Amino acid sequence: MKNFDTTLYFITDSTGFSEEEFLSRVERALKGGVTLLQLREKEKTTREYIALAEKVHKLTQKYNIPLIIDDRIDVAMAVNAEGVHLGQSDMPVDIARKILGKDKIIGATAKTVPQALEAYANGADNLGVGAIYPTTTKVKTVLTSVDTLKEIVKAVPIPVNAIGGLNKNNIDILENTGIAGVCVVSAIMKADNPKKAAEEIKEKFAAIK
Ligand code: TZP
Ligand code: MG
Repeated sequence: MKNFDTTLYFITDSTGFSEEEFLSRVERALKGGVTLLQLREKEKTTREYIALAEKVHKLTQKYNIPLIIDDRIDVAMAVNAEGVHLGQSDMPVDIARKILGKDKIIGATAKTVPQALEAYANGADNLGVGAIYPTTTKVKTVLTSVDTLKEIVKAVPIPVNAIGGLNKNNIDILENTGIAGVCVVSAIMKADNPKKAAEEIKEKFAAIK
């Protein structure tokens, strides 16, 4: 298995921030102990996505944290990111694996046990499961129950992260699920203090893990 830590998986969203403010928030989150960082952009042109990914990659490299690119294999290759995250309507994991090779981290979204088994069989390194709670982040998703989350954790030997509406005050629900970590967007991205938010979520998760 690859050596990466999904304990505190921060997914970015630049919506509403100047680039300067966005990059500053990303860096403060990294200082707070984020262990994996995904750049997630839905509105940018390919050129804009690559330009931002290059800047974010410089930051993640400074903190020795892997950079994952959401959806886009081409953008990940362009900036030599450490991996990609693929949803159910993105490129199939087995094809992405052929293109990216064995060393890149390929994560996949799974909302059911069959989807989880398929992603694992096709070479996924980690899974994101949710939404556990309703989310204010722009995403097409449905809710996944904690019972399904637990079944997915049991069904696959790769790290599984919970996602969706999670923050330091509501992750108790994930106790005894066996997850490897949590994924958060707004709880860090929109926090008054992104560093403190990251520290607090990490601390809280360590207490329930
Ligand atoms: N997939 C399922 S929920 C979600 C994604 C990308 C968004 C999670 O964002 P937040 O702000 O942590 O609820
Ligand atoms: Mg996607």
